[in-house]
Amino acid sequence: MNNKIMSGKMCMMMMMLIMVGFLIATTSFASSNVTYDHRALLIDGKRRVLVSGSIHYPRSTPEMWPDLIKKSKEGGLDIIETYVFWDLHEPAKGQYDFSDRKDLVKFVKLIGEAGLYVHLRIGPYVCAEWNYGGFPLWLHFIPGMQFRTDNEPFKKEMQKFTAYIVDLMKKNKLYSSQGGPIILSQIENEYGNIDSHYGSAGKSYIKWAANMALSLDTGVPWVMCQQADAPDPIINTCNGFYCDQFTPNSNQKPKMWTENWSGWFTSFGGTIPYRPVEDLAFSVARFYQRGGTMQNYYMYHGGTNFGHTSGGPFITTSYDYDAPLDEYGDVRQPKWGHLKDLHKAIKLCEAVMVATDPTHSSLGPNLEATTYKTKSGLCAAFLANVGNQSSATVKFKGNSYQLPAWSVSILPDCKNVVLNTAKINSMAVLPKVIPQSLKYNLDSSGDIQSSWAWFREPVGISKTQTVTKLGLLEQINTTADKSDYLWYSSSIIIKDDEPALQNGSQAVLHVQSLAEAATRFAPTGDHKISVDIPATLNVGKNTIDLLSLTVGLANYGAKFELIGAGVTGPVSLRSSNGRLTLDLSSQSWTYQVGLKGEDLDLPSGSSSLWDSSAFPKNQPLTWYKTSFEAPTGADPLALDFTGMGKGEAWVNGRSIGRYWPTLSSPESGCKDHCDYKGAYTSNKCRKNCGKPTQELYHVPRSWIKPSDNVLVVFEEIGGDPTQISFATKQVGSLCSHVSDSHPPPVGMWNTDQTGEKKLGPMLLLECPSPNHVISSIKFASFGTPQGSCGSYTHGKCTSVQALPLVQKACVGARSCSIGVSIDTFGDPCRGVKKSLAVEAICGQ
Ligand SMILES: *[C@@H]1O[C@H](CO)[C@@H](O)[C@H](O)[C@H]1NC(C)=O
Ligand SMILES: *[C@@H]1O[C@H](CO)[C@@H](O)[C@H](O)[C@H]1NC(C)=O
Ligand SMILES: *[C@@H]1O[C@H](CO)[C@@H](O)[C@H](O)[C@H]1NC(C)=O
Ligand SMILES: *[C@@H]1O[C@H](CO)[C@@H](O)[C@H](O)[C@H]1NC(C)=O
Ligand SMILES: CC(=O)N[C@H]1CO[C@H](CO)[C@@H](O)[C@@H]1O
Repeated sequence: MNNKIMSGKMCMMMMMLIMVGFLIATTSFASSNVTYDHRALLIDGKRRVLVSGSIHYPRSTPEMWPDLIKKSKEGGLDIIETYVFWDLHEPAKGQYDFSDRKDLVKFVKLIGEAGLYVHLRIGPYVCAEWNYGGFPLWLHFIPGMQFRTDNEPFKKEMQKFTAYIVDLMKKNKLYSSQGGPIILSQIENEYGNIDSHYGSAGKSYIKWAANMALSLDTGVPWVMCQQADAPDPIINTCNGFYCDQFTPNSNQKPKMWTENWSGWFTSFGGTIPYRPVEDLAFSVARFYQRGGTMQNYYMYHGGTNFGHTSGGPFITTSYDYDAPLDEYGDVRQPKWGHLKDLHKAIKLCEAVMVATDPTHSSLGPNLEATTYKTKSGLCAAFLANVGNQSSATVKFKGNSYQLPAWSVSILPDCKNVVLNTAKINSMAVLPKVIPQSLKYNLDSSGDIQSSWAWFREPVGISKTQTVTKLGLLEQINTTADKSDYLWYSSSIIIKDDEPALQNGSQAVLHVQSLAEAATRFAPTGDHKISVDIPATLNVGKNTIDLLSLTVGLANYGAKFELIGAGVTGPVSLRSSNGRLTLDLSSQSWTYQVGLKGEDLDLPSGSSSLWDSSAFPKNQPLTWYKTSFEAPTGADPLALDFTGMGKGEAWVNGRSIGRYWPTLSSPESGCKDHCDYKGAYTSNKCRKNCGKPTQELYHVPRSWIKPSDNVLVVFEEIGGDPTQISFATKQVGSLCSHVSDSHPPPVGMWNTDQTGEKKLGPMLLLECPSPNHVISSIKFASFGTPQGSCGSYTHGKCTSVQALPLVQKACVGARSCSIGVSIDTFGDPCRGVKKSLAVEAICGQ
């Protein structure tokens, strides 16, 4: 590693960070007493200001966990928060599974070993855009069952599972009171959003849930989020895009934020939401300014909905969430870096924040100063401009400060600004997606055609195990979600002497279903959809086969277990000449749960029934199989399903999820530039208009071997498997744009003992991989450069020295830092506010 530019000051700072980490790591081995008061959580009697982030263990692989945890710690998290997924752990009543991605104990232990805490949100209702909100399907079939209310069968199972998880944690000594990392637990989840639908039974249910949880005696506090009436001593916490105005339901409880949505989830057929980091940082800084002491990013790493875990309906396989760590586990810059700087700035205020209550004062319209000040002379301040239009200059304790609109400045000594949420010091990284064709393990003929085998899924009933009933059955009741697919099959006899029809008459089959159903579906806000299918009627027996499929079961809303899925009816047939109309809804129907290919275990690739003759393209209901070599390198890997329609794919027998690249997002609703100023909502910042919602599907590296990997695809509507390709993700450009009014990078200003001669603004670049150095500078301009990463342009004012100086400082080094001032570059335009923009490339 060539690191010639790193200054002595920076080294000192890094050493300090390592020491802090070490201290936390050692304390986590001894048992700690976690309590709370009105200001904060207390760990061994000491109030703490804590930063937390959500990572859901089954949305990545155990091989990815250590790196995700390491990057969380480097990003400044103290706590990792996860839900517990009941459906994974108890797939059949009384049978438990904690293997592989379900290894909760291992996940919690790894977090503890890294020196971080855990918030275990047991739920066991989790929402989470997860299939059925995390409930196992068998729950639905218990007689008298009603979810999430004062219902004996439900309470019995909820208590049994919650106790099972608490016991498992206790057996492994994972609670803080036992020396483990778990400092908080959650019971229920956002019930306050929907409790009005349950009347008084909802109220008594929450009391019961609170008492049940407390009786489990974990030794650490419990929280309920979005539950204004959470009974004492359970802490009610806030979820939302902003929680600065939240107050808990007792002046004995601390102000805590359990879900701060770092972005938003994506649905098939929708555009892709994102949240500008300036706004996210603003919301977090405001929360700590207004007395908050623990907040959690939902999500810090979103990950992937493998298999059938996505909820919905129609939640995409990617659960990227625009989180600080992207779907593949890479840092998303500048989001990750800016939040890391923010966490450092907040931690510089921790000592005084926990010692006292905040005092707020107005500095003018939309301008608020908050001071934390102790008698012993400690002082920290937050200055906020909550206006969404213009920046302001404020006077505070005799000094004057410039506050951009919708921003907070943090002053750990009530004097020097170490960070303003709208001024990003962190570099941005443009990812580069590199297409790679699928490398087949070709047989001797070397022919792509012969490298694919296929199997035609029969239309209609093909299994011996079927159910025949009068009338249309609800799908979830019928399949128990054992498969996405349900065949509805029936027939009508047209008699020879039917006066209304001739042999070969045209007709229309009208099918009414719930939104999740039917092969010609389109997600709409409306739950009911209907389709009209042209049909030809022949004299004699006419068979009607309908394939209904689910794309993730509902996970949210009051009584979501009653929503249902499938063909609800009416199903009717009308001849084109209008002389015959038949309602088929209540006649006899035969049902087949699942596909023949699923029964034959085709996803494993091992069946002997594969056909290796020339395969058909663009045919519905077709299985395909090939074997391939792993793309070289260790970069994150995805399959690009462009060319395919809709279906599911398995790599070496493991489902990488449902794919649906043919469904595009609406043409409108996206903006080139999303202004971070002003209140964020999930629809405010959208991208990817008019393009397929999801083309790339994550394949964890640990799931593949160097060669002889098996890819199996089930295509529902028709596609060409030879078009399937790989994509790897690499670092494209590093960019940074820092103005001469930016505060210096956090932690650098106070390295000077006198506290007076502080450093100025600085631009920092670093190649993410330790094996890389900055190989070239694509752009550098000091003056008034414009544009964004990848498309910077020189302004009217620009220093000719910028490029050679930046090249000299950076090329050949993994990281570099450059002072953003006329001292470095000379002054190309007196009296004008200047900035430095750089785009750099990393290489070997
Ligand atoms: C835990 O701390 C609280 C107050 O901070 C104290 O009242 C309690 O006795 C402590 N419990 C243990 C087991 O040390
Ligand atoms: C009806 O038409 C079909 C298809 O053209 C044909 O196969 C069948 O034999 C015809 N049946 C009668 C009774 O004419
Ligand atoms: C499933 O079946 C039960 C019992 O027949 C019925 O009460 C319930 O409404 C059905 N569920 C749905 C979603 O239709
Ligand atoms: C911007 O501020 C104005 C005035 O306070 C307010 O009415 C408006 O809703 C704000 N817009 C956003 C997007 O927050
Ligand atoms: C009320 C609400 O919209 N809650 C959502 C908050 O965000 C989480 C994570 O995306 C969802 O699970 C909740 O449904």
